[in-house]
Amino acid sequence: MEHKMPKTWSGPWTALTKPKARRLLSGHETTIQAILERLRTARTVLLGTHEHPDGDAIGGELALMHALRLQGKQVTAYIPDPAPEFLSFLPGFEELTTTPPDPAAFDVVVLLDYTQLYRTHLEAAVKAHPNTICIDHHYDNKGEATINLIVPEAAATAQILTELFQSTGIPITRDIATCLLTGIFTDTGSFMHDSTSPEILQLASDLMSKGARLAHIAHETYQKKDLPSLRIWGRALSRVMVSETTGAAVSVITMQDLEECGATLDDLSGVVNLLNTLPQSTFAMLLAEYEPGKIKGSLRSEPQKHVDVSKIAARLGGGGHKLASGFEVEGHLVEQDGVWRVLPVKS
Ligand SMILES: [Mn+2]
Repeated sequence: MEHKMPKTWSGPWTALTKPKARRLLSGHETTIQAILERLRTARTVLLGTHEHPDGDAIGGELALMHALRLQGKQVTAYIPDPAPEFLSFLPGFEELTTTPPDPAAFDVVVLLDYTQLYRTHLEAAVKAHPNTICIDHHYDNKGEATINLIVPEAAATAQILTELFQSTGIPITRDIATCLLTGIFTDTGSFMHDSTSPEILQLASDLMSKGARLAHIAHETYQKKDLPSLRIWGRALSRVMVSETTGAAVSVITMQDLEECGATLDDLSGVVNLLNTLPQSTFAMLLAEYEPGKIKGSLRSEPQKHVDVSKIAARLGGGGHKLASGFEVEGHLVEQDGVWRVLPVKS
């Protein structure tokens, strides 16, 4: 299929007078206008997102990077931690930088999908910056930017961006469509989570018609597992237990596991979703000690289980969504007499 797309686009960043149906963003018109106006007048833009960036964080950042560049903007796409290798098929991936930028050197800073400011690793500089924009679908984002577009009904930040682009006439090139569909696909758990609505499938269809290849995205993000990945999944699955007190399906991964399997934290992406398939469990939790004394916790549940895992995550200093959340705690994962415990880090 031939896709004739412009290399540059000089249309204004203003909403069309007759926007297409955009139920998701209705009620946010004033905010959208403010965002578009702020971006229109910017020459340099810094993009940021959350630590341990996922498909939605990176897909969203790269989509916005491509769209802003079509407008002739100078864009830096910063990520606080290295991007997972499985996203390396995304156009523009090699331009992501982990070098901490100086936000003050940019006209505008746009932060995506990050929930809490500290997770961007830009907190102080962003608070001091006069022109910051937040675009997020986490309901517990406090909206500390100058302009905040927070849409908890969206299944992904990439969904908000897709509707924003569609409603304003920003051209969606094949590259942009690929980045957006990857964000939507990964944040909906391959269109299997409860957040998969008819509207989002319609958006996915629109993005496919712009040239995004769903089968390719699915292959790159889920169906490609190398040996370290398969081995670490095996460890996590072999240790699954159901807590007698909470009914949670829990598994743990230690640093030693990661080293012995030659795996990284990114290779564990998706394990917690599989733990969550256990019918008699109330929710699923995966704990992984990925650096000495640093434990990443991932939580999942399902609507019929009636457990809001974002509340559990919040109690542990994290956050997220009702059915998918995460947190980070200090401690060591140690097995004692057949029971796994989190032991305090000795200072
Ligand atoms: Mn997201």
